[in-house]
Amino acid sequence: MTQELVTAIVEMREDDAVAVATELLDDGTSPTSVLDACRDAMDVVGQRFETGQCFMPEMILGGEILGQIAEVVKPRMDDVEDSQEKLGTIVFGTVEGDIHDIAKDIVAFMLDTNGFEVIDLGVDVPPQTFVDAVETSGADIVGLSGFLTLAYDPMKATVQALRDAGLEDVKVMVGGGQVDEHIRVYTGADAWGRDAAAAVKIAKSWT
Ligand code: B12
Repeated sequence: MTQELVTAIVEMREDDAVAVATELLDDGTSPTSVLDACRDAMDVVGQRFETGQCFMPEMILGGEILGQIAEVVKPRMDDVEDSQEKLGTIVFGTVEGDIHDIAKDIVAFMLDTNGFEVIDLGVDVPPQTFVDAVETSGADIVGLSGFLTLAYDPMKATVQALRDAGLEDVKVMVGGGQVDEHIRVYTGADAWGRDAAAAVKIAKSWT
């Protein structure tokens, strides 16, 4: 039935997609599997955009469908804990030049519900804004999200700006889109994660 979800998203059947996602969750499918299906569907949408088979309106609608599904999935995340004591503070945002925020919002939500204080700076965030937020909040961790290839240089610049400001002890993780170990090394970040669960695991390992 996850294939049904992929098909509904790819075919832009908004109501069906949300209904199928809800049904899957009600039937016991894990939130992670539902999100994986969303990722598969968005990969197809992205490839179609890349090859000229669909255009911006479809990508915008795909984003909207995904946003709605995320709202259904978030409260059902398996490992949501209602932690009283905060494990640490994380400054999080999508880097300069990039406005993709659906994934960022999911990761920020997961970190928050797993006991971290999350300062979400939004999208298109310049390096200095991350530095200022860390200095003001005393955060221990910075999370950088980015989906564009063009986001890798701002990620690198943000890590450098934190180091230049003397914030060597602040741990930085990167993620989103095609980010992998190669990009982690390029940006100088301390870790990279494939999904929201990985972000939580990494953050917990640092606190
Ligand atoms: C939806 C979408 C949009 C929407 C964004 C809506 C929104 N509010 O976010 C809109 C339509 C606005 C958009 C705009 C553009 N987009 Co766009 N978009 C996508 C699409 C189809 C899906 C992205 C998405 O949300 N995926 C769903 C998420 C939830 O899935 P996920 O990746 O599994 O999420 C997990 C991880 O990312 C991880 N994660 C995320 N951040 C972090 C951070 C940390 C620290 C960690 C540990 C983990 C982590 O956790 C998430 C949750 O589990 C992708 C294609 C794709 N395959 O990704 C293209 C894609 C990213 N877009 C692309 C492009 C080109 C653009 C535009 C430049 C198009 C244009 N010509 O204007 C603009 C960019 C504008 C800008 N300056 O940013 C390209 C990028 C190509 C490239 N290599 O640079 C892609 C790959 C499409 C393609 N194949 O061509 N886009």
